[in-house]
Amino acid sequence: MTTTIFVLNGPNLNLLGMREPEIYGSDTLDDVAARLDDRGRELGLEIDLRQSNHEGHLVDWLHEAQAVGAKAVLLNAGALTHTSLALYDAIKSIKVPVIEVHISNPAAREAYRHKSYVGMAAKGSIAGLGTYGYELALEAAARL
Ligand code: CA2
Repeated sequence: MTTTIFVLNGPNLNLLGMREPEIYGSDTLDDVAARLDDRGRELGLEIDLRQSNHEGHLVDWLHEAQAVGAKAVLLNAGALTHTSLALYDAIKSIKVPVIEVHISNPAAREAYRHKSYVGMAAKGSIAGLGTYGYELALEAAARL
């Protein structure tokens, strides 16, 4: 096992901080990456943060996390959370623990956001605490 934490982000999260700040806040994904890098350094962990708008990239990166022996994956799959059996299968197929992260609280939003395929396969979930949730997930991952 390495000390690398994969932080995988799905569709539209490249727009973080630029649209819908009333729901997702004003931090960009680069801001999140910088904070995770800082905290990761303190914890002795290397952060590998990626974003893609394509489901298959996320599946490939979950497999890669297993292949390189990542310590954990923090996964905000965006809307794919609620639709992707492929992500469910990929999470189930690896031994690396996956922590589901959401900036908003999907359970308090539209009914179509209440089902989470990622959550059904993940070790745990953090939601509704803004981008701070990524740091909370990193703290949890450090203790796994
Ligand atoms: O709250 C979250 O982190 C979500 O994963 C965000 C997804 C949404 O579909 C999930 O239900 C909950 C949406 C990601 C879209 O990202 C944007 C960010 C800023 C502006 C526009 C879209």
